[in-house]
Amino acid sequence: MTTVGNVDHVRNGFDPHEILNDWDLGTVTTDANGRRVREYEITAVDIEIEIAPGIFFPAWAYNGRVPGPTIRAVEGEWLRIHFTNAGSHTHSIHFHGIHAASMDGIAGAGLVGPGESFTYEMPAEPFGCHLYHCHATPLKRHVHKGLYGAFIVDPDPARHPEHTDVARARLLGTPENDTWQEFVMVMNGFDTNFDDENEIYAANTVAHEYMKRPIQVDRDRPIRIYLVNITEFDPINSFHLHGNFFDYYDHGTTLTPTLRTVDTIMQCQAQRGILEMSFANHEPGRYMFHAHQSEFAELGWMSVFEVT
Ligand SMILES: [Cu+2]
Repeated sequence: MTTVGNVDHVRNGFDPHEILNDWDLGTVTTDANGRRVREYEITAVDIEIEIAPGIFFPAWAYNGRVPGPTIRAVEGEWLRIHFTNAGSHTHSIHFHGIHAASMDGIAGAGLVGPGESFTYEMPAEPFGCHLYHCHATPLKRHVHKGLYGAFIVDPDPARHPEHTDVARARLLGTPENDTWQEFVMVMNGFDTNFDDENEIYAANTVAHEYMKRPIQVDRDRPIRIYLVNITEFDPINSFHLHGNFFDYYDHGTTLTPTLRTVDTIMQCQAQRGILEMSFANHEPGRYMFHAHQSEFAELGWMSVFEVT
């Protein structure tokens, strides 16, 4: 089952295919102590988005897109996130990472009223696949409206002498990393009638988008997926791959897999991890992946890789 018609990505201002790997690397400078500083600009706005053909959702969004920009940094850098609230409600950015209490994005620590700004500062620690989201109350409404995004911290190979090769393969910009096909997928859902249940599910917001337009992959290059679950109202979400098995790195905070040779992984809300797989020994063709809650799959969270 899929949807009839197509979402207008131009009107939305974002395309789920571009969200797969349009990393926001911020602006890098070096401070007086020689420390690398990475700065980002994030603005919260009220925006209506089309999440399935003809189904519009009154979202709150970071930088006008759901999920928000995929922030990507390197372990040990200093992060400075300049947040402006151009929306109609109080919002914040709460980062799942290591930071001071004053940078938490909760009341008294970076909650930002409409028209106001705040700068969150923190180290890029630990390396892994993380999440950021608004932490204003009521929390479930602020989260499910669309104020969330992925936050990736690449390991610094110099800090991991025992796994330098793996760390270099994760570090964006290295020749080792270039051999990989990397995708970020944020599993989300939308309550379109405000009954505290989701009517639409997806990875990266638009129902069935990767069914209609398969994700093109080269079978000779391994695939790495940064998977984040921010689905509100349902206790868990999952990722199941057809015809293949993958290795999983829970939270992405290890350089050796925490699960090997699995075809299904489940995540509670805010859980995330890195999946690695290869189609090198497979025949070309379409390989489906989807939530293994059948309801979620039928309501939009179903996708395919087109392996050539
Ligand atoms: Cu909010």
